Amino acid sequence: MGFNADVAAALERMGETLELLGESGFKVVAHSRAARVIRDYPQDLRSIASDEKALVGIEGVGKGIAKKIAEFAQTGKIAEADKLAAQVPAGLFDVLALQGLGPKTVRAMWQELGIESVADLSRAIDDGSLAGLPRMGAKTIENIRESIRFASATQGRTRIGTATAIAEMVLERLRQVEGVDRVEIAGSLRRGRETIGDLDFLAVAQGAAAERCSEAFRTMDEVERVLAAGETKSSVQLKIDRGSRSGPVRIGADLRVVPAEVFGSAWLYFTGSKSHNVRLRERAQKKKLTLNEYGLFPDDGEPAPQSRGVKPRASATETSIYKALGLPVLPPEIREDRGELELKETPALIEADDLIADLHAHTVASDGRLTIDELAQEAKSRGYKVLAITDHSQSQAIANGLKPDRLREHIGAIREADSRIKGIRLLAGSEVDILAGGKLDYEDDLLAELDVVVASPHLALKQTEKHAMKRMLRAIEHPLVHIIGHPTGRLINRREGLPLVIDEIVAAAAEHDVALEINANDRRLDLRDTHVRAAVEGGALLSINCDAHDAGHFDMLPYGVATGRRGWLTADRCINAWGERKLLNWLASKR
Ligand code: DGT
Ligand code: CA
Ligand code: CA
Ligand code: ZN
Repeated sequence: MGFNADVAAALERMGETLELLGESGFKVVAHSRAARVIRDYPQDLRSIASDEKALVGIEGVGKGIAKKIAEFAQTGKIAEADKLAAQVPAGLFDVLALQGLGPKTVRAMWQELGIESVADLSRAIDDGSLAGLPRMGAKTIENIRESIRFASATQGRTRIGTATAIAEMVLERLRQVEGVDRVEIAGSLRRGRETIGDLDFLAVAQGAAAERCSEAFRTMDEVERVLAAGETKSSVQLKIDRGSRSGPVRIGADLRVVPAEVFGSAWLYFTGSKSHNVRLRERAQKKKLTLNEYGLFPDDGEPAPQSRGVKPRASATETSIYKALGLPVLPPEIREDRGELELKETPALIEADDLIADLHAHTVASDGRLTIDELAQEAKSRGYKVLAITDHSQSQAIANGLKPDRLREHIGAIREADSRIKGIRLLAGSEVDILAGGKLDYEDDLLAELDVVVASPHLALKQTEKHAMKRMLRAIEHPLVHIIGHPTGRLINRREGLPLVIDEIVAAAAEHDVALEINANDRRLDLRDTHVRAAVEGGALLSINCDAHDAGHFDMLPYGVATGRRGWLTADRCINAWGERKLLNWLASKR
């Protein structure tokens, strides 16, 4: 997020609108080009937004764009863009947001077939009229159909990174309310799910302070609609107008305000999952107890013990409730009714502080933003002891992948930097493409020169299960490969990725001593939680990496760790959490 991202999104949207309206050429290109430059611009443009000369000095920014940046800084919007957008049916932007559809095609659908929404588009596919458009072959139509199906299946769920940023903003506000003792996140976000339906907050306050807290929640600038407004229970719809190319983010948020003495039972209840709560209630019943959001009570056969003055056995803390149920305290990430109630003690799940190494990162040599030195300093400042630099391989032309000669030079530069920079060990690696047939994108003699080989699928992600399995197994069996990067290639809410039989992948990885990556980027989180669980159970190693293309990407580590925890991952099975010596020995064992 931030000003640059906001302006870039607005300009990008304007360029798309122009294209939908039939403009082409310079004006369209100017907007999308400026958007790209501004999104990546290292300095916050807000500080120079009124300085037209300075703005025009930026490559790709002309006078017209500079004026729009100034306007956006002042008013938070671009009037001309809004005027143009009003000429386009609102539903057309949803069509444009579908994976694989660009403005030109969407314009043709609108102009030729009167398509104004995703529903219209579905009908046009079903009645065959879409096939009448130029360049609309059966394959293209099938892809569009799949994009629609995918968009509707994931509708309304927000990626964890976006949800976290919004939740932190809300937390900060509520924590400032006078008389509010505590505010915490509950629900799926606390459990670290990859996508979030709505945000759940729990506050501790009483009387006037409780009302102030609820009032503060309902009157935040971002509240678009209030759905429920009680003294201790509120529900709102938020609209956050920043950061995303696909327009504002809308997400629901619930707030409960409770007195301190029932905080534990309320937090347990509102953290969920629902099915975990069901299991806990069953467990309570077996012990002649009854559990609800107000506490764990002796079961006297009557409902609502809390309103009849029955004293709870436990209610102030989650720990006291788990204890009274004869259970170990269960971390929120595993409260999913996936066997956690069978545990005899609290599992020692992986934590962010356990990780000493990041083994997948990109520099300016391919599509990263930082130089080797900058990346090394950034990783060091975040406490890493080992960093593998793994730029893209030659087939990744769009990502400026390295031809063998450039890679050899790059290896030299990394080794030189390693000898110069103290306090962090730099490893020379590559994120080498797993080509469609399973062959790697460099010859073995070159791969053997690298300290770390991360092999990843990037292209041909719509393979059949049979082809995908053959491809990935071949990469896992390759003796020079250490890590399989983002093994399915899925993108959350956008692309399903390769259809893998995870148990077979896991078995092969365990056999060949290859680690499977949990890519921490919240667009990927690949492997996903259930796959991690399969890997842990199947005895495979895992590797949590940020896949940093920029300094800020290291901030995504918590999402990767949460995904690991949701898969019951412990530090001993995660190579990034091993001691430096053990990790380096393991890497060297494949050379
Ligand atoms: P989400 O929002 O779809 O990502 O998933 P959650 O788990 O945050 O679900 P949500 O927001 O509907 O409910 C929050 C928690 O409240 C849920 O995890 C468990 C608790 N809860 C327990 N029983 C019920 C129930 O019957 N209805 C609702 N709405 N919540 C319940
Ligand atoms: Ca929720
Ligand atoms: Ca909720
Ligand atoms: Zn990468």
